[in-house]
Amino acid sequence: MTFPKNFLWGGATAANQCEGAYDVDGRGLARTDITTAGSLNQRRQVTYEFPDGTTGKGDKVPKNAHGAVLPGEYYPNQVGIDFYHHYQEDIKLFAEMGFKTFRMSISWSRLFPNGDEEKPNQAGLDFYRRVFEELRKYQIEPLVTIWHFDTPLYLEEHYDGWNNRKVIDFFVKFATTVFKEYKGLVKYWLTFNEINNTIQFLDMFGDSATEKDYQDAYQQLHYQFVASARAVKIGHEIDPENQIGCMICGIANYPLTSDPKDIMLNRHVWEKNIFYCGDVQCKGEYPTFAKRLWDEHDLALDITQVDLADLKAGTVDLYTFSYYMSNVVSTHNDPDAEKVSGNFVMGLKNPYLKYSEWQWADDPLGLQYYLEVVNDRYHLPLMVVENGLGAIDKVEADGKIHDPYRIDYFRGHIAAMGAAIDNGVDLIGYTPWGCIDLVSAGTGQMSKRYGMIYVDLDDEGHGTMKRSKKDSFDWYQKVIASNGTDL
Ligand code: BGP
Repeated sequence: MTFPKNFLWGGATAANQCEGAYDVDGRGLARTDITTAGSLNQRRQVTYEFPDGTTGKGDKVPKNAHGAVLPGEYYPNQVGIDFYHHYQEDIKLFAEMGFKTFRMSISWSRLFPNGDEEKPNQAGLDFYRRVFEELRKYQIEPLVTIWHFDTPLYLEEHYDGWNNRKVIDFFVKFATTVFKEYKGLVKYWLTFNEINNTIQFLDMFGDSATEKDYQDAYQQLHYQFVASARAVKIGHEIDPENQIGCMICGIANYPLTSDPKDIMLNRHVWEKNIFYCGDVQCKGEYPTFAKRLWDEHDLALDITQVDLADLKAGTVDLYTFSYYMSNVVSTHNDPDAEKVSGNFVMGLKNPYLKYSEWQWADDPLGLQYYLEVVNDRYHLPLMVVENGLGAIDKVEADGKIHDPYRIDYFRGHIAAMGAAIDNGVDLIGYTPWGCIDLVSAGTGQMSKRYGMIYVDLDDEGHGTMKRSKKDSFDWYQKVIASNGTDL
C-alpha cells in the first residue's frame, strides 16, 4: 500500500460549524445561524410557516426564526468553536499533527452581509487573508469550500434563495471576489459542498416529499450547477493554477438481494444520488438518464441554452467527496427487514456492518468501492474531503480523551484508500471531517464529535473552549509522518 509522495493529508471544517463570531466585524446572518440544535432533521418533520405566508415541511427558513434568535433558544452555529478568535492556536495544532492541507470554508455573509451588495466587507476579507497566511506559515495548503450550506439569510428571505435565478449572479460575484483576493494564497477550491444533498435526501425521509419539493429541488440544483460552472470558468481565467473541484456526498449504495429488481433499483439510486451531479460537474452535461428522473416527477425546469453552454465551459479539475457510510436499498417491502433511522439516514440495515450511535454504517470497503467506481467514471484526481466517526467522547479523570473507536474507524478507511490506490485509483488527498470538534450539521450538537482535538464545549454552549489532544491526535500524527504506512 503506497500513498503518493505528495499526498495531501489534512483535516476538514466548515465556517458555519466552527467559526462562530456571527455578528462580529460587519458579518451578516447566514441561514445556518438560525438553525437550532437538532433542527435540520426535525425541520423535515415539523410544519412551519414560511415568510411568504405558506406553510409546509422542509429545509427552508421558518418565519419565526427571522432576524436571529428566539428567546431562550441556543443557536450553536452562532458560537461554533469560536475559530474566528482561536484560529492561530488551532492551526498550530494542525501543523503539529503534520497537516499538509486544511479544508475550510468562507462564510458568504462575512464577505457580503446580505449577499447582494456591490462591494465586499473588508474586515471579512482581512480575516480569511490572516487565516491563509497563518496556514502558509506552516506550509499547509488551504483547500477552500466556497459554499458550505450557509447562504446569507437575506437572500433566503428577500430573493427566495436558490429558487431564484438571480442568486446565481450573487454567488458568482462572491466566488470571483475570493478568487481574485486570494490569488497566490489559495490554489485548491471546491464550489458547493455536498451539492447532491438537495435531491439525495428527498427520498430518504419516507413519503414526506411532495411533487413541489421535487420541482424545487431539481430547479435549485440546476441554478447551483450553473453558478458552479460559471465560477469554475472564472476561477481558471483568474489563475490557471487553480484546481477547482466538485464535492459530492458519497454514499456507497448496495442492493439488499440478488433479485434483478434490486440490482436495477440500486443502479438507479447511484444514478440519481451520485452520478447526476458528478456527471454535470465533471462532464459538463446532463446524463442521458436525467430525462427519466425529470419525467418521473413531471418537472418543468428552467434550463436555457446559455446555461447548457456554461455547464460545458466550467467543468471541474477534481472530483472530491465526503464518505461516512454505505446504504442498502431494496424493492422488497419485507416487514422483517431491519431499518436504520439515524441522523440523515433512512434505509435498510446491513447485517454485515457495525453502526455508530447515530446509525451510520462503518464500512471501509464501501469507501474503496466508491473510489474505484468514480475513478472509472471520471478519470479525474480524487480527494476524500470528509470522513470520520461521530462519537461521544469522555474526558477521563486525568483530563485525557481515549478514543480507540475513532482510531479503528480511521485505520480501516485509510487502509481502504491504500487498497484503492494499489488498484490504480488516482487519490491525491484525505481530509477527515471535524479534525477539531465542531457543531454537527445534522443534529446541531457539540456532543457528536469527530475531532482529534477536543473542544471543551457542550450542547448548551457551556464550557471553556479549551482545546486538548485526544489519543487519535498522536495516532494521526504518526500516520502522516509515515505517509500512511504506519497504521
Ligand atoms: C456532511 C457535511 C458536514 C458535516 C458532516 C457530518 O454532510 O458536509 O458539514 O457536518 O456531514 O454530519 P453531522 O454533522 O450531521 O454528523
